[in-house]
Amino acid sequence: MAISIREAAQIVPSDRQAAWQELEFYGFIHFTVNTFRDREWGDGSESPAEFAPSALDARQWAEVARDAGMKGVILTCKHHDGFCLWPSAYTDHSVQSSPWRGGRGDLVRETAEACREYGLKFGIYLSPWDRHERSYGDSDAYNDFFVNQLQELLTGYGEIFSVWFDGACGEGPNGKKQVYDWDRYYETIRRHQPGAVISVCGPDVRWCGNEAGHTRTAEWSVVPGSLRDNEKIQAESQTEDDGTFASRINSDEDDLGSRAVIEQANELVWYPAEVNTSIRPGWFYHASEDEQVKSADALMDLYERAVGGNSCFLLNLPPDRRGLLHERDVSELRELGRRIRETYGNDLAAGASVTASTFRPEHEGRQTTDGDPQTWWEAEEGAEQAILDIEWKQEQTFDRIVLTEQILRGQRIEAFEIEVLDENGNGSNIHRGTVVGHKCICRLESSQTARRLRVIIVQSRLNPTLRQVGVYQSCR
Ligand code: FUL
Repeated sequence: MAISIREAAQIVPSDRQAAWQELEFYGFIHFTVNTFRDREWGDGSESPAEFAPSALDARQWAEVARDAGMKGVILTCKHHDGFCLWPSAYTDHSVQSSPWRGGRGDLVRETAEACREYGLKFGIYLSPWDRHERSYGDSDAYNDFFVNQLQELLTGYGEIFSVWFDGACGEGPNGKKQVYDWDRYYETIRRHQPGAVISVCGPDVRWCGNEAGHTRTAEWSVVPGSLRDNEKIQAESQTEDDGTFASRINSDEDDLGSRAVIEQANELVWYPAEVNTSIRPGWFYHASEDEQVKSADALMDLYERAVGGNSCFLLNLPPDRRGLLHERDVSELRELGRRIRETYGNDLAAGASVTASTFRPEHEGRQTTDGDPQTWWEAEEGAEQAILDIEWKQEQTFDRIVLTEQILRGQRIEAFEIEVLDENGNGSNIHRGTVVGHKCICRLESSQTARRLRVIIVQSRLNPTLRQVGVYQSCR
């Protein structure tokens, strides 16, 4: 049964997806025995004795993440090598057998507490692929083991905002391929942390399809349900060894949700994108990459493309052997945070007058500039095109325009244009765009100075909504 475009426009996020989308930008921390071996993937034979950070301070990670503008942190509690950063009762391959903090440390706890102290959400990465655990490959036994570990993390460390599942999978010591019991994993997470999204190999958040930080030009949050199933199936086929940037999931096609795709689908789901990449070439720290830390310029570009491309941005920050973020990374991240705050902290449209060509009662144009995220403009039913005129008393100079849809009403806008108007009301085009979704940052090639701005919704799937029209001048 074909699905109509109107039905597609009425698919909405779950509460947990909507809350997650608001975070926009959060960090990944990749840290384990690999850090001390200069490796990207461990093979499980590492000795816990190797895990010996000399000056580990999770509060430094959290402080830098907060200063960079992040709203949360996801920690690799266990990577493919199987070493646990918490004292799991189900294995001795953990911090408990390491010299760090005399074997009494719990890095999951330290990180969760530091996040709380700095006002950040906390998330967990738990690799299903475990190259150390003997029961791996003995499917039922390992699934019990994995669920037990998952339960320790879900019940012992307060609120978790994201459970990030990588689907890498291999054979166990018995020569058999492990069959993951995804449904049981998901059910365990829902039971203990109903507010957490399950990301990548999970039903709530979709991997963008690359690890370089690229975002599609039109990133749809409503996509065919088959894509969500594929995330699991295809992810399981990865066996590549020690690939820093192994590609896993075949969802890198450019068009996941246009009308043409929707018309072919049997089922549609709200499945929004997360863009992940590392501040360095690798996911783990390597001293040899100290000169390859991404600059604040490059990070700002990635941030604006991802967050401003209807995605959340997950940026990896790998601590070094001291257990600290390296000075290089810290200074680029602080500069990134400054730019985000200085650019997006000052909305020139705040309080500007707005006239909409069409609106529903109580959803008038001015609600796009009232600074209240709970209110929104909405065109009358049946209107799929609209014009919003924004007007100031004095001229303003700007080079960024932010549009946000009220996604609780669905993702509806398919094409829009922006013009500046002269004093006679003649418009000149300064931007053309496609999807909006949670957030679209329009980056103008050069600054514009104008007293009147026009947003033209050219095509929508249903009467369009806008929660915000923001206007900003980027800082250097
Ligand atoms: C990949 C892993 O194999 C990498 O080591 C890293 O954790 C990345 C985020 O996901 O699939």
